[in-house]
Amino acid sequence: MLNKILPLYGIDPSASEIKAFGDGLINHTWIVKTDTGRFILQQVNHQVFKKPFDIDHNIRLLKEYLDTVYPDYLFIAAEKDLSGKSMLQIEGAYFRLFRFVETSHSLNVAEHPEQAFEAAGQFGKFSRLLSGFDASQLRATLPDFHNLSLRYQQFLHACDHPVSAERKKIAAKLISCIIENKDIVETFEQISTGNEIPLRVIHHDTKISNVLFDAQEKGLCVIDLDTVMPGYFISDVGDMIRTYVCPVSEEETDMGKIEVRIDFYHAIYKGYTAEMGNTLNDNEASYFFYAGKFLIYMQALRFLTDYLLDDVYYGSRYEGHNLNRAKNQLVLLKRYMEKEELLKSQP
Ligand code: GN1
Ligand code: MG
Repeated sequence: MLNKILPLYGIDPSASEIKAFGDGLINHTWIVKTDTGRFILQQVNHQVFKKPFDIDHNIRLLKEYLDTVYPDYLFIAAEKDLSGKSMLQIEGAYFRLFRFVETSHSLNVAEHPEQAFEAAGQFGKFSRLLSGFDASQLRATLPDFHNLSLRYQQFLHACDHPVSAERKKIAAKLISCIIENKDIVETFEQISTGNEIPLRVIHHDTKISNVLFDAQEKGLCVIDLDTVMPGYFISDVGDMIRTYVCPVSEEETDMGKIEVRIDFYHAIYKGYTAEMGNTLNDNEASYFFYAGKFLIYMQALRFLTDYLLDDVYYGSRYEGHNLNRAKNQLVLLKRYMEKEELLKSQP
């Protein structure tokens, strides 16, 4: 298949080196090395993104806006093929190609608070530059993606209809833990039904590998724009907290390694507010700590739901994989909530 796609961009596959790239759970990604430089080729998972052309639509609108209002901003849109298309549909599959930013590198984990600061600055800058753009023009590429109320209903449904009674039994402790922390869902309901905080242009996948850094480790830009759509700032800040404050990822099974690094939290706070501080309203600012609870909890709930439903969404490389991921996230949630006072105090 890749041999059919690359020529559409004028790339000769026989003269290129193609390797799998990154550790995303949803899309397939390859790096393509050619005589004229490197490219990232990506196949969009259309089981998840039901309307891949909506992604294309959003990115075109954002590019038009940013190229006009902030022409110096580095915005990585997909390349056009020889016929001018930036999303290709071929034999029922969807592809796009990006130019690799040669002077950049990415990180899989935040090792120093400065990296968290830079990444948070990049995501803050993205939403700030787009604060004058009418977010309602964007299509919801994943409707209800971070709608925690709906996710909670889906979780309850999975508890009532698990793939097997055995899985439900194995998950019993984690299920109780999700239910015990239901106040996190109630706060989300209050936020979303009370219009307490505005809908903005939100990235919705702010892990550190979605930021490109230069050789001096300064943030250059954000990538992986499939989930850019209207949302709340708690989604972006929350996923940064979830993935930067802990020294190990959601894949870690040694729960003793899960901890909350206060200096990384403060770095996220400083980096994000350096860009978005004047844009966020007071209500939003008061939900900064909550953002971490919201995202960590939602991720635990999503992994656990998937375990109960036979791993159909995230897949699983070993028995109990999604159960472990959920457990990992619930340990992280506990550690995070234990440190509330310290995190909220100024550094
Ligand atoms: C998925 O595929 P990836 O790694 O970019 C998921 C995120 C989760 C993440 C957990 C579309 O992102 O919401 O936070 O896995 N994306 C989608 O690793 O579901
Ligand atoms: Mg992603």
